[in-house]
Amino acid sequence: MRFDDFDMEMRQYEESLDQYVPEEDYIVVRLDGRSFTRLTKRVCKFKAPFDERFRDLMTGTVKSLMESGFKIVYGYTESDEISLLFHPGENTFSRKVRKINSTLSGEASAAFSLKIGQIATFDSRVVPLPNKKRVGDYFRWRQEDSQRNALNGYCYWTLRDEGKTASQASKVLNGKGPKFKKELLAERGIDFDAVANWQKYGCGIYYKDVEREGFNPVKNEKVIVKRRELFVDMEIPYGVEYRDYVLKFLDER
Ligand SMILES: Nc1nc2c(ncn2[C@@H]2O[C@H](COP(=O)(O)OP(=O)(O)O)[C@@H](O)[C@H]2O)c(=O)[nH]1
Ligand SMILES: [Mg+2]
Repeated sequence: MRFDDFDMEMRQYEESLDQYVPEEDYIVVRLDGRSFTRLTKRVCKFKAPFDERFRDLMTGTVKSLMESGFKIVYGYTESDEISLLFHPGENTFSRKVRKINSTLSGEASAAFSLKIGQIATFDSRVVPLPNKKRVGDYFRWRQEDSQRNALNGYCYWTLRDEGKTASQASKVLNGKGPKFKKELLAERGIDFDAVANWQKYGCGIYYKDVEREGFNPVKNEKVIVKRRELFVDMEIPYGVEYRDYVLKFLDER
């Protein structure tokens, strides 16, 4: 058999599961750390429920992903997950789902592993969204998830600190709503509404124009240069305002 025929015949199998995100859909990719409960609690012993070192590893990983060659206009991270909003015109790998997923999960795993100094991996899923409203809803959804996790985490670790076992603490909280949980904290002198915004709402990462001092060796003088740099926003707005905050990144060049 000629190689070309053989090649075409075998490619059918390789390509049989290929999918492409339609041009008119917006692309969000969500990555999630694999078995990070074990990593954060047993292997690295991060402070619970929140540790700035873990937060900085995650925001650093988002920055690496935003510089990995895809045109990503906004990144968001809460807990061990990352969401990336693609530029609407992004056409890398012809929007092929398996290429986007495998490349980004590989980049995230490699970047995070290097930063932490041991192997850690991320899964990745492409979330095609049909319109701007759904893009806004998507990010509000993850932000709500963040807030619920934070409230639950504070309650859980407060109970653990009081001497309850893991299963006793979970039993107290199972099936309980935010009102109960906020009261549980308030009774112990913790005002959940006053908790740091990055813990409740997550962190946003985007490009910002900044002015930096440079040096012109020809003229032998200091100059101010404009640069686009990735900025980590730890004070992102909440709710409806957050939707507008996210959607403005879709208007970028
Ligand atoms: N100690 C600690 N744990 C964290 C922090 N941020 C996220 N985590 C943990 O990371 C895990 C993420 O949840 P999930 O993805 O469902 O768990 P996984 O399947 O084990 O990766 C949870 O167990 C969180 O408590 C942090 O700042 N400190
Ligand atoms: Mg995880």
